[in-house]
Amino acid sequence: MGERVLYGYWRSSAAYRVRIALNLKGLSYQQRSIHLIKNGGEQHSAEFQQLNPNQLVPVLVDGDWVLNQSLAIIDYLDETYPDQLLTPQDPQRRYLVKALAQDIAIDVHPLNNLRVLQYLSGQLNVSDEDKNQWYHHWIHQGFSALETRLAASSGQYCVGDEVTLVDVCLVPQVYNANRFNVDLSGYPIIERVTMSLNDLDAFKRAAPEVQPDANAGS
Ligand SMILES: N[C@@H](CCC(=O)N[C@@H](CS)C(=O)NCC(=O)O)C(=O)O
Repeated sequence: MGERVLYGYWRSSAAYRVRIALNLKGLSYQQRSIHLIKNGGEQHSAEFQQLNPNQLVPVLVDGDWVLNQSLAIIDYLDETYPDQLLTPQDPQRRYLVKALAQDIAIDVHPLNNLRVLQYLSGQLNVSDEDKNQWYHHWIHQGFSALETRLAASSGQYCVGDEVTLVDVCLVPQVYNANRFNVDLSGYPIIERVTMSLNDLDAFKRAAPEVQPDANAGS
């Protein structure tokens, strides 16, 4: 197996998920920063499009494999390095973990992605205030439902007391929501679980602020 390289960006929540997963599994990796803002966004460069024609980070190069889509990458890591499974094997827990992770990563995150926000203000001339309202709306919609689901599933973490894929998706989404000043005080379980997770070394080392490209721009 050759070297492992993660193409990401310090503030990308999808890349943040993969950093957490790699850290939890104790897998070493190099990082290449794809600056999502500078020069119109390096994700649109011809060079990066060879790795991912979707023009989105993260991309993980694992030896000869070039992988995109954070959830699919984490699935691949679980199958290839099963020491610490992030999606449990038991069918019911597996279903629950996947459903909750998808509630965050598929139903909330894409609505507030950079290219969506850029399209709202660029092409559709939406004001900053309305764009902010859009952002907050989709977070509240997703987090209200998630808080209800976590009341039934959570222990120390989102599903019981083991760290799972749901936790890997939750922490970056909360980071993002805080960045956009969303008031999360109505979600005590989300806040409690996030606080516990952020105490774990794997999560600390994956945090945006400690990445090599941190503060390279917004
Ligand atoms: N479903 C993809 C989403 C990837 C994604 O949305 N990446 C964002 C950063 S979190 C991105 O590259 N945005 C660049 C853009 O919107 O132009 C995944 O989970 O990997």
